Amino acid sequence: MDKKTVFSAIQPTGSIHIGNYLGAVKNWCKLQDEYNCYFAIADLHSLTTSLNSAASLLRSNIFDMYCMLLACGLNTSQCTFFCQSGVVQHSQLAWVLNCYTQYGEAKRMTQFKDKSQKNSDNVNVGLFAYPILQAADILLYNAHYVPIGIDQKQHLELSRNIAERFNQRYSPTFNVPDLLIPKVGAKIFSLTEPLQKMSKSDENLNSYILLTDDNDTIVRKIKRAVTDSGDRIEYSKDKPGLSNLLSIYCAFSECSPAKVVDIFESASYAQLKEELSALVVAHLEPIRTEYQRLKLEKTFIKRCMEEGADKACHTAKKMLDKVYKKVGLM
Ligand code: AQP
Repeated sequence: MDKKTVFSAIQPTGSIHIGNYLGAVKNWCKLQDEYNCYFAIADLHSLTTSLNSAASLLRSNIFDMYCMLLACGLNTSQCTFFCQSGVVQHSQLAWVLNCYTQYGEAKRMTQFKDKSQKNSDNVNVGLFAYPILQAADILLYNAHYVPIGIDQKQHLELSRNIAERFNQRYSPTFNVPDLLIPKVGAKIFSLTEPLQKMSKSDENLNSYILLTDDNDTIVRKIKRAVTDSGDRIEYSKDKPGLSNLLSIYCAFSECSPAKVVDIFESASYAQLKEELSALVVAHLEPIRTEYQRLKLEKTFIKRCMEEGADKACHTAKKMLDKVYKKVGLM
């Protein structure tokens, strides 16, 4: 039986944090066996926020992100793993889909509002249109599923609307993709402001744990994480800091929330933090070691990127040809 297709991508805007890892990347690694997977470094997307950065920084971020995702467990013999800018069809399909997206629906995207507030000196048209490029990324491979964190849900809705509109206007062309959200870890919150999403653009370095953080830094950040008053270990809306730490524990240990509460029933907040630190360190240390090894393998990485882009192009070209034909382009 044909495998269903999965697509997802990540922006090379710096090292990934445990929110990106638990909300998206960890899941991607698991899906490789079961699905026909396409994973991309969304380098074109990162131009929307890189006005003042040096070209050399973006280049090294792309390379580092590719190494990091391999270190996390992406396997190029099981999935197609490439850089978005290496497959020209992404931009070409995005242009067509721009013309099948209403200005009003693009304007409703809350990430555009958030990101334009954060980057008020650089509210560019790319930032506004980037969810449509994201739709092109997904629809180009006719993805059935898109494994992402919950913050991307609204963008996936937009992709679904565009696909449905196009299918109705012409004839069935695109699968209408579904969201694939992990049971735990779909939204990891900041360690210092647990009502805010963990975010790599946060100015407070203690708010997130990066996959490149060394063991001492991980332990220190968890020790400093904001918890709430009280001493009972439980999930509660009134205890967002504690609940966030429990979710991180669940997602790394793959234990159910009930089991984790059981494990820590008679523990103190300090004991929970100690156990959590040990768990996170044990999980991230081998990834970090492999990442450092891969970074020295420049020729191998370059070859993987080229082969990934060639494989992706093969599928992307077929879909773009189909779309051009349907809309009447010669
Ligand atoms: N806090 C989070 N919890 C769970 N999942 C998350 N993701 C991001 N933050 C969390 C998921 O990570 C994947 C890649 O995201 P991206 O590269 O598009 O980055 P982003 O969504 O813009 O979030 P970042 O990494 O924290 O950057 P900024 O600071 O720009 O907001 C996506 O699947 C996303 O859902």
